[in-house]
Amino acid sequence: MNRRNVNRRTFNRRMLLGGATVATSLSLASVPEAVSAGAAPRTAPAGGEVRHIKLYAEKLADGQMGYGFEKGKATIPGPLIELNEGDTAHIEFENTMDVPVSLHVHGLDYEITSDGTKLNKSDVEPGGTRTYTWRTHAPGRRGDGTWRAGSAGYWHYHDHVVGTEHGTGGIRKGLYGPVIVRRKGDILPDATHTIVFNDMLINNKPAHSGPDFEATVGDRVEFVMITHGEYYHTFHMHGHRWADNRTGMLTGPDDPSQVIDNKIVGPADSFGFQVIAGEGVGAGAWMYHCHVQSHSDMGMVGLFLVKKTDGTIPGYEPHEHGHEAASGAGHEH
Ligand SMILES: [Cu+2]
Repeated sequence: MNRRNVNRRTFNRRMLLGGATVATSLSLASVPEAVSAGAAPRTAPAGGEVRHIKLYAEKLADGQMGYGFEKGKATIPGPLIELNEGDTAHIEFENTMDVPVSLHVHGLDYEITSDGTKLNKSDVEPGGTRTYTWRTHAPGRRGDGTWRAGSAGYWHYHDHVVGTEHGTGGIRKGLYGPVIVRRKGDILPDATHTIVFNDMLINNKPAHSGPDFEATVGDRVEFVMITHGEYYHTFHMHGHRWADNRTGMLTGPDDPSQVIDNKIVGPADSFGFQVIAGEGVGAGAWMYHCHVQSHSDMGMVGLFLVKKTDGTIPGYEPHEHGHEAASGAGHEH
């Protein structure tokens, strides 16, 4: 069945029936209005693929450092690495800098040779290359009957070598990036954006200068939120909420996850969630910021710029706040 041909009424009915694929043409009379309607979202496939990824560590023009998929195109944060449970990633990592650097990942399965630390000599000398292998797995029951968690989650990678043997200098300069491992059936977003609180900066940008992220009302937008550095923060987003669980979404009316719009975060924490841009609240320049008051006053603030379908944002004067829309950290699907 072509889902484009499913009209709104039928679609709502299907959603209320728990996504049953049999379309009906029942009247709306006895059916409560669904929260929102639209084409059924795409979902993640089963994993099991072997991926080969090339990744570079580079010095940026301003003295910061970044990871990138292509030479000369490093970004802060580094590029999103997205896998499905069961996938294996072989990451051929090249160090174009004049100091040793590494790639250390959270949450995934790797042997000690892919740890990315000096301790076991899994870092990369200047000009050198090393292949790091990350594996992922679906959840399942162990031989002893206990339950083993799957790899799915919002994770991240970072340097563990520059400056100190914990990569303190590398992380401070921008050597970090997001990893998403999806479970079969997870809902896929229209776009993914990464927000990293690193010391008192967001994505290593100067204070009070974003980054800002653009969307149109109704877009399914995913945020990956990572924290690094010396401080604890609270991540808050205006006008939008999420569930405090693996996906950031409720699975149904009985899902006990707490719905929040503010979350305390500390160094190396990561989480993620999806929102429908402007759902129930409309277009606007919606702030996100650290809610430690002195931190927000010092500039730990950015904007979720939700446009109307005509492209306008009510009440927003782009130049008034000195913000520039930045899409460097964005990942459009
Ligand atoms: Cu803070």
